[in-house]
Amino acid sequence: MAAVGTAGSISMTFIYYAAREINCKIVYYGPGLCGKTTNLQYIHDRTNPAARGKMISLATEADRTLFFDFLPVELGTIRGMRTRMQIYTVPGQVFYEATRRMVLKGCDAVVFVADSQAAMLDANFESRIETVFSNAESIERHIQDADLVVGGVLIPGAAAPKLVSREQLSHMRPGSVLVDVAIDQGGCFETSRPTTHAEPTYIIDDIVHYCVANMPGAVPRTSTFALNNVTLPFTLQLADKGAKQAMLDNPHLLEGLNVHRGKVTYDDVARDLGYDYMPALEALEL
Ligand SMILES: Nc1nc2c(ncn2[C@@H]2O[C@H](COP(=O)(O)OP(=O)(O)O)[C@@H](O)[C@H]2O)c(=O)[nH]1
Ligand SMILES: [Mg+2]
Repeated sequence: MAAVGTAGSISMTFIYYAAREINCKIVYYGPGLCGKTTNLQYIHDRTNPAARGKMISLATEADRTLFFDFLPVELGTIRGMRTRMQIYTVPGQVFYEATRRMVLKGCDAVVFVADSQAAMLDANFESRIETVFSNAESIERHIQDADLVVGGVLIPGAAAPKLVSREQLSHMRPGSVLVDVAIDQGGCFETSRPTTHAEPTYIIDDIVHYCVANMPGAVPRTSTFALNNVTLPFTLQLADKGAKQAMLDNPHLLEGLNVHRGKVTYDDVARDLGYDYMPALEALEL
């Protein structure tokens, strides 16, 4: 039987032409107790029982993953090939390093599960990433030896503050890159100006600037699905109930109201543009 790896000799994406099968290996990775097993459990619970195999968890009595979890899932037949995902988790505790490496071997994709609790920030990256406080002094220090600076800062209703000045570009390494994710809010570097995917970069003082105003537009299909997954339920509420009732029933929609019958119902916007602010609930009664 021929086994063909799709990404070099260690890949686990085995394509068995004779048996018309494709197997790929996906590993959920992250620190202990970040939710890896819970993710697999969720996939297991949401998958058609006919399409999934048995979920195997090698757990201790304390309900921690000792070695790994394993869940095979059938994706059905793609171009005549029976396609399966073998999903694993790695044990989170660092002292299972050897097991982690075994499980990761030859995987086709890693899903990184981060623990969003502030106290776990460093554990997520096993101290390979150092977090620092965001202030003028540390920005000044860290841009000097950075290869890539990604600026993302949002002040609701206001223009982004300029965190790196033109003068500071001369302290940076020639050829290093500034990416301005806040460009749609005016940009957070003094030298930023909006660019497009057709011509995404420009150079000032030997520093490459990337300031595409619509970055998700690089993956339009994926970003459209992602956005719709989140926004469609709100759109359906507006369509089913009409705008006013939908907002009265759903505080998140109400918070999104900016202007109604000539009144500005978003205080940051009102303050920024010099209009009187009227609470949304009051404006809806006009
Ligand atoms: N609050 C909260 N708890 C979670 C979440 N995901 C998992 N947990 C809980 O965190 C604990 C550890 O989850 P588990 O999946 O065993 O972590 P693992 O060590 O990465 O496999 C369990 O008690 C879960 O119920 C989450 O998204 N939010
Ligand atoms: Mg686990």
